[in-house]
Amino acid sequence: MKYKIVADSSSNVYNVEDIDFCSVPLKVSVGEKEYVDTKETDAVSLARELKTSTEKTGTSCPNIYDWQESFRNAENIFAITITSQLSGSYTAAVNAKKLYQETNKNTKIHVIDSLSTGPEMKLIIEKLCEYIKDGLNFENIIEKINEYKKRTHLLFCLESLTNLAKNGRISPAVARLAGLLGVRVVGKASDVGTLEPLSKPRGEKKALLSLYEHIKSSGFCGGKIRIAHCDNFSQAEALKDLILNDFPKTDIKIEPCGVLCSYYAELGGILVGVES
Ligand code: X90
Repeated sequence: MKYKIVADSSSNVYNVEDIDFCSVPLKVSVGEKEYVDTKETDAVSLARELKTSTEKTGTSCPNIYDWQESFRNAENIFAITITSQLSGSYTAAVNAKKLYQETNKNTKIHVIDSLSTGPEMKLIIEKLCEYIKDGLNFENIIEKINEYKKRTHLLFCLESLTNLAKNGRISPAVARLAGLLGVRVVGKASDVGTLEPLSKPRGEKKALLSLYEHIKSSGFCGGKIRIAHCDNFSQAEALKDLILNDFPKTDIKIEPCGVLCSYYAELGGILVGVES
């Protein structure tokens, strides 16, 4: 069977080896300018510029047309999106599927609402690749990926929630948690796909320990870990060391956040995809 995986760019995955893959970009706007979330756009420079920018900023998700274009030249498609609770990406993908199948009756498309973003989406994409390489059929993969998703989690540590609040993705009460200098917010993607704060540690060291505690309480005991960071490689490495100290065989990869994740996670932000 011929398979294709498509994911919106909030996954921070822009290409995949050996499997037909397409990243469907979200966009960040700053005043009149628009930044498309592709591998070529410098996400960290943009995040730095935004810290001091006085322009109105925002984001937009792929539209029905963008998703339909990503379906071209494929027979069996898995499309994976950022949580439907915080973005219109999932709804657009579902509508694109309906329209596309009107004229492409034999194309199978399964849209997955990750109820999460970033490195948890990456874990799901990697697992889809495994199933495809193992030669499983389409229906079987759907069944197995639904089971797998129950064992993946997203934890994060953010230094600022300003952009999440400004764009109405969290309540003002939650936004105030990170109002004080040096206070970070450790949280998770909840079971229903919303941002759930868990603690507000003060200082980098405490934040790291709190993040690791919550990774363990999510059920982690040596499964895969994927870390995405916005200009904070040192904290990502420190987390990796903490984990390897307790679970020396853990498969851990660190990657930079792309444009969309950098916009919301902001400078210093760390996102962690966890397998339990
Ligand atoms: O449609 C759009 O314009 C995109 C909106 C995306 C809003 C949320 C992005 C979150 C990025 C920040 C920390 C993790 C939060 C996870 C909650 C499920 C990453």
